[in-house]
Amino acid sequence: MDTNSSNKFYERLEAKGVSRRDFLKYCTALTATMGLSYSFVGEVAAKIEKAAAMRPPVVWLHFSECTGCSEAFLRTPDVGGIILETISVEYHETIMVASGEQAEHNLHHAVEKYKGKFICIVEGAVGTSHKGSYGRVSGKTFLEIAQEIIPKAAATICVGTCSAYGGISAAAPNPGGYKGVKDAIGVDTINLPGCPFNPLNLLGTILKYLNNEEMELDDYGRPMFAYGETVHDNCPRLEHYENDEFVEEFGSKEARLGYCLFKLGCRGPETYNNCPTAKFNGGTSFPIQAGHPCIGCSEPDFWDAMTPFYEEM
Ligand code: FSX
Ligand code: F3S
Repeated sequence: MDTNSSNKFYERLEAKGVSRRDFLKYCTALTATMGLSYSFVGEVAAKIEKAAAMRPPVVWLHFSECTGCSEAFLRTPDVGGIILETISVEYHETIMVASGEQAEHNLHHAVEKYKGKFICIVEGAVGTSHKGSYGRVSGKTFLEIAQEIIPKAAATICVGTCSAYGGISAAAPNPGGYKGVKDAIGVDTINLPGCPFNPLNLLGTILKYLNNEEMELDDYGRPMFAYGETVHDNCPRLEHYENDEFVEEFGSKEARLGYCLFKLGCRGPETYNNCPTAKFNGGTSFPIQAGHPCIGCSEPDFWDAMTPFYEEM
């Protein structure tokens, strides 16, 4: 990026309320999230600037979900603002101004104009039973929309457990036959599960993608840089677990002492995600830090496999 474009990038961020200092703070958080040492902060900042010069077109689809993932993204204005500087959102039902026929037109115009070039970000599960008729937008089923739009993308990123694996819509008995995108329409996806997902992981994924960096995925399509270790591996309460110091009741003395939440049903030992390092709300906290056990929300079928919550596994 030349100096002029670089300055414009920072000016646009400032206009969004993100100072250079804030920007570097998030670069530092992202560097840690990507498993790099502090010495890489400058490199990560340069990659974001480079991405901001490319701004690939993005079509963001909503299917069956609670929009918590868009909320997680938009209510972390700094990270969300940086992401919005690195991509060009052509369609996003929650944040775009257009509605009705105009919105439909925007979607199809963007998909044809950027065919084979756009990134499709998907939020929400796809209903497959009864010809997918459990969910529709503009008269088309989620299944029809997914089959029509997603194969035209250069890459598909599933944000949240719903689009990755079905999430709450796929919980038993699942009358709508809800599935994650890959299982519903048979395309390869990069999955960023979590209920909600962490926007910092989307930024890391976009940077790796735009810089043509190899992105190692686990068996469930999750990037190893973010999902390579369990929550338990990096939990700030790990020492208490190892010392057999457990909370047995919310509000107890042990809870105040920050003991391990395993006996309150913590699923951190079997849940792959970087919550303890990436955290949420601009690095403020994450459930275990706030005194709540991990519920395993980034694992496939977690509503069935991880319940009943609050009971020791
Ligand atoms: Fe699902 Fe996200 Fe949970 Fe909600 O879109 S992962 S229900 S936080 O919103 O998809
Ligand atoms: Fe591990 Fe959960 Fe305890 S992640 S250290 S079992 S609070």
